[in-house]
Amino acid sequence: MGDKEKLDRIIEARMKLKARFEQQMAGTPSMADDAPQGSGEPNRHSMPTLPIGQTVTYKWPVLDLGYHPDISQDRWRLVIDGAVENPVRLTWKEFMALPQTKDTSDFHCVTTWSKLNMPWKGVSLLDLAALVHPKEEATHMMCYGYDTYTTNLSLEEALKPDVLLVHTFEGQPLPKEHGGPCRMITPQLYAWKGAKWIKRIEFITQNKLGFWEERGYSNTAYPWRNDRYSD
Ligand SMILES: Nc1nc2c(c(=O)[nH]1)N[C@H]1C(S)=C(S)[C@@H](COP(=O)(O)O)O[C@H]1N2
Ligand SMILES: [Mo]
Repeated sequence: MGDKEKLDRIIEARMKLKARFEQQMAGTPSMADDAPQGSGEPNRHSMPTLPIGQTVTYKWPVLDLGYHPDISQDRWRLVIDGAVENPVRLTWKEFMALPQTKDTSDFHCVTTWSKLNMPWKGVSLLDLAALVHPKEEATHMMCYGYDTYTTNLSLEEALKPDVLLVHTFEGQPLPKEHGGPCRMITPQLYAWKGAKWIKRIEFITQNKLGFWEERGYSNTAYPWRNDRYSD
């Protein structure tokens, strides 16, 4: 298949996925809540800029399990498998040949700091999903980091256009301590939903709990509902 044909296929599959998840996505709290909790001007999805209980930071704290795996671009692989028609194992070069998305978004950590307007570049989860074709019965995904971290997400959250696998921040390669060479970001959920040093995305047909979710953090992680812990 030629590059043009590959790209056309991704674009067509992207449109179909968008249509398939449109309604569910529009009904998610960060798009649909009529009394979102927080302060400041409405952001681009009409939520208050600063979610309830958060404080703006200008630094970028590092939060993880304390172990920063050393993954060069050469050794990095991304497996996308599970309930998909076309599982893949991408090299860095193959990943970088996919459509690239630039976006500036906010980062809300459950430990109450928010960092606003972070300029990213990467590949959207939606485009990765368009590459592998999630089966009809796929409802969630589990993301795995090279440090053994896991976190789960519903597909209506994961396929929002601002959910990216990023490799570049402020025009520079993503620093290792923040998940370089590649991590996921989830601007409309607390940041623990974005796996640093991402190595695998498994599409699953029923929800499962990731590392923090098993330890009492919320399954859903909605910043504008102060949805930090499971009950
Ligand atoms: N692989 C991996 N990803 C992870 C974590 C982790 O421990 N391991 N911590 C999560 C948490 S709790 C947060 S708040 C963010 C922090 O990202 P940062 O260190 O770049 O600020 O990464 C998330 N992704
Ligand atoms: Mo966190």
